[in-house]
Amino acid sequence: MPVRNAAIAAIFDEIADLLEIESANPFRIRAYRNAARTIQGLGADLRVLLDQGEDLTQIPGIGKDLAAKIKEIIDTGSCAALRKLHERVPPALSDLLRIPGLGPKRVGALYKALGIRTRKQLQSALQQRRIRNLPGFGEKTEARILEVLQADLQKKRHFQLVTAAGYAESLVKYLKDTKGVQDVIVAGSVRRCKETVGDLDIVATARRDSPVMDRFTAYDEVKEVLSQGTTRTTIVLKCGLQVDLRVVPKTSLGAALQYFTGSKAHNIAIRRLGQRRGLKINEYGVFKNDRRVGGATEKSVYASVGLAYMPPELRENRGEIELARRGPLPTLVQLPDCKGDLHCHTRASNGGNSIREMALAARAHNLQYLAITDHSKGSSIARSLDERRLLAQWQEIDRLNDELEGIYLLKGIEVHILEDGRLDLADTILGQLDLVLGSIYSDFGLSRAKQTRRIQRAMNHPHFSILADPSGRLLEERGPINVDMARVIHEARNRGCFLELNAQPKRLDLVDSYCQMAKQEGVLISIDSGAYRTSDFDNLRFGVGQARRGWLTPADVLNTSSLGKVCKLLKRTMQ
Ligand code: DGT
Ligand code: CA
Ligand code: CA
Repeated sequence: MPVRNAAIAAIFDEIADLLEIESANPFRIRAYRNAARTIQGLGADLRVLLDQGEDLTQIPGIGKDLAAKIKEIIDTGSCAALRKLHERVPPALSDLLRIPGLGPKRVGALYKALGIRTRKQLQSALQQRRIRNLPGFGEKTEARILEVLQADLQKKRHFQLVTAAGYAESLVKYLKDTKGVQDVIVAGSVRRCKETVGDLDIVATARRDSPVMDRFTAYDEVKEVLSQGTTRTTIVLKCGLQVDLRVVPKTSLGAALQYFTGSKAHNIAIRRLGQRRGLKINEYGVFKNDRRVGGATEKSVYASVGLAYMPPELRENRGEIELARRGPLPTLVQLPDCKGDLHCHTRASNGGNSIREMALAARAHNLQYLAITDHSKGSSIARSLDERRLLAQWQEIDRLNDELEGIYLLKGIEVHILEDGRLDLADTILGQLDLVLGSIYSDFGLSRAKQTRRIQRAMNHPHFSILADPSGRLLEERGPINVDMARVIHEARNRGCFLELNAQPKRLDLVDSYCQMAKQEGVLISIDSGAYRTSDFDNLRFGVGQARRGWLTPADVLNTSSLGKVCKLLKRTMQ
C-alpha cells in the first residue's frame, strides 16, 4: 500500500510552506507543491517503484532534484533540506499557514514582531488585542482571524480512503500478530468505503491476558498516545491520522462492529427500530429487559429488528433500511465481477508503462480485456496522440492481441470535450475505434446550463461511448463541475452511452449518489482504473467500493459483461 507516499507529500508540502514564509522563489515553492499533489494522487507506492528500479523522473513534475529527495526520504525517513529550513523557520509556523486569512507574509510578520509560533499563542495574542496594531493587520482582520481560528478548532482533517485504508491494513496485520489476539476488524468510514476518512476505528477481540493495547501503543508509526485503557485506546500516527482501538468480548463483537461501522445516522435509525420493539441496541449487544438477545454477530443485530444483514457500504441512512424492509437487498457488485477495464494510459501519452506491460498487469489482476485510451492530440497533456501515432498504436495492439493469451486489448481514446461540446479528433478516426471516452480537461468553470449543454452535445456525437471522470473533481484539489447530472444521465440513456466511475483514489468519480441515479435510469456504469501505470489496477477495488455505496449490482455495471457483450454494447453507441 502507498503508505509512505503520504508522508513524502507531507514533507514536500512543509518545505513549500516554510519557503513561502521565507518569501523564497515562487517557482521553487510551486515545484514542491505540485510534486506533493502528484505523489498523493499516485496509485503506486514510491518505495516499491524505487525497489523495482524505476526512474522517478518519469513521473510528471518530478525532476532529478525531487527524485533524489524522494529517495532520501524513503531511505532515511527525513530530508536534509527540511532540516536546514527548520534551523531558520520554526516548523510550527507551517500550521499557522493553514488558517484561512493568514498568508505567508502575515505568518512571517506575526513571528517576527510577536514571536507567535502556535495557534495557542495566536489565540491569546488575538484575545489580548495585540495584533491589530501590526502593519498589515487591523481590528477587522483581528476579529476575522479569531473567528476562523475558533471554528477551525472544531474541524477535523480528512484523509483519502486509499491512504487511510493503507494504514488500517498495515495496523490490522501488526495487531493480529499479537499473543492472544483473535479478531481485528476495521470499522468506521473505511469499512463503508467512504472516499475520505476522519479517523480509523478498529474493533478487536482478545484473550484477557493479551498485551494488545501495549502492542498498539508501541506501533512504529505512533506519534502520540492520547489515551490508553483496557477496552479503548486512542493514538495519533505520525501522518496525523487518529486511530481508536476497541477490544470487546466475543459476545459483543457483532454489536461493536455494527455500532462502530456506522454511519451514525444509520445507527440511530436502527436503534429507533429496536426501541419500537422494546429492544435496547448499543455497542455491547441487543437487550430486552436487560437480557441479552443478540450482538455476537452483526447479522443478529439486524435480525433483532427484522432486517437482513446489510453490507457496510449501504449503511448511510439513504433509504437502505426501507429497501431492506421491502425485500431482499440487492447483491452488490464485487471486484471479481469486473471482467475488464475500459480506461488506461500508456507511455504513448502520459502513462508510465508500455501497452504490453499494461496488458500483462491487467491480466495479472484477473481482467479479460483492457481498453487502451491514451489522450488525444487536442488535450494539453504531454505527448498526446495525433492520427499518425494512433495508427501505429493500433498495429501494435493487433500484434499484441495475436500474441497474448488471456487478455484482449480494445482500441480506444480519451478525447477532450471542447468548450462547445465538439470532440478533438476527426470523425473518420473516431469511427474506427472500439470505444471513445470523452472527458473534460478545461473550462471547468462554465455555468451549469453551458456545462450541461456541452456534455449533452458531446454525448450526441455518433461515436461517443463513455463519459469519463463525469464530475471532473479531484479530492482536496478541485471541486466538481457545475452540471445537471440528472440530465446528463438521462441523455446517456437516450443515446445508449455510459458513464464512468473512475477508481483513482482522488477521483472516485462518478460519486455514489449519482451511481444510484444512473442505476434508476438504467444507464450502465463502467468501473475503470484510469490507470497510468501497472500498479494502478490495484485501485479498482476503491471504484468497486464507491459503486457499492451507489447500490450497484453486477447488472448495473458495463465491465462485468463478457468481452463479446461489451463490444456489442459499445457498438450500439458507435452506430
Ligand atoms: P469519520 O471518522 O469521520 O470518517 O467517520 P466515521 O463514520 O468513522 O465516524 P466516527 O469515527 O466519528 O465514529 C465511528 C462510528 O461510531 C460511527 O460511524 C458511528 C459510531 N458513532 C459515533 N458516534 C455515535 C453516536 O453518537 N451515536 C451512534 N449511534 N453511533 C455513533
Ligand atoms: Ca472513523
Ligand atoms: Ca473514531
